[in-house]
Amino acid sequence: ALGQLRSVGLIGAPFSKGQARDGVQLGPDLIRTAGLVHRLREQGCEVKDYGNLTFEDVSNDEPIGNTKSPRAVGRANQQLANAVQRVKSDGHTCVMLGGDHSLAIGSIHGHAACGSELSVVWVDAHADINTPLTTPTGNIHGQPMSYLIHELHTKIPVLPDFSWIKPCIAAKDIVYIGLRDVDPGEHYILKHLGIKTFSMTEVDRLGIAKVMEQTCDHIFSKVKKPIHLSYDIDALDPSVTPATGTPVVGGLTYREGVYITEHICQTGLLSAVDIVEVNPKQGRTEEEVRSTVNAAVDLVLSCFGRVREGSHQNDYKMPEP
Ligand code: B3U
Ligand code: MN
Ligand code: MN
Repeated sequence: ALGQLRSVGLIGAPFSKGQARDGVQLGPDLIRTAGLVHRLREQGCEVKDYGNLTFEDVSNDEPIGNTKSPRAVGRANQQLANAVQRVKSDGHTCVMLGGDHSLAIGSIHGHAACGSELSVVWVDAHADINTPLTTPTGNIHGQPMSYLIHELHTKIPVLPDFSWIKPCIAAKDIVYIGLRDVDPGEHYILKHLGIKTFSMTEVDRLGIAKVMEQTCDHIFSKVKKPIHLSYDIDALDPSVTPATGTPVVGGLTYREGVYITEHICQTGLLSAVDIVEVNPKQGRTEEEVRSTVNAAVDLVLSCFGRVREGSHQNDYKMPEP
């Protein structure tokens, strides 16, 4: 069957200051150029494209301790939070195209600002849960979850342009899938807070179908909260999505990656999606870029009802000879 008619609100966030590599700001337009809006409409979605946010340059954005570009990241995310809140209050399922993964701060914050508690499904090679004090790199794209989790509130130092951020997610409402590059501080946090994780080891042990069953058992244990799916394209194996800033070998296959979004779609609770870290300048060939962008588009399409068995509309008329 065709996925139920859903209305999608699309936001582009061409932002790269959460990490050091140029090019990730080109993600939103690249994914649009691959035909995302047209293809969503083709499969029965209504789509409102809110366009790209524009981010002012921030001068004198000196590091705080180890953490780089805090003011640029803080301001960009405040803009994004406002934009996501608008898309949600207009009644759409929000799709945020990044940009780097620091944008999850604003995306999740803006989503949560609409009132209800959320579940977060974080699909990534990395946990992105370093605090400004545990980060080995100083890149904020490796830290977004730490600002959002109630239980970490007392571990976060003051950063300029971060004062608007209030923790809005409970540790028990988070599930990670695809982990294979986790720093010691991050591993401590994940274990200490009892956060549900399916690393690549669990994907290997259980298979992706059981991983998704158990993911949903976990997030539906009490009330059914709206789902925020934050999908880092580097969760997929670099053989599928090489055009990303920090590829890590041993990732999800294309099929496992799409199975996740198909399953989340089936819950009927998907409320916002981030697709981040597509960086065309990290592709060594046109084909590497094409493959990465193609996967990003397919992940979004399967969030909104695309199924691999195919589909047809209720009023399909069989041609008669
Ligand atoms: N955990 C490292 C590396 C990293 C995180 N996210 C990405 N890379 N893409 C860090 O920087 O915190
Ligand atoms: Mn990430
Ligand atoms: Mn990652």
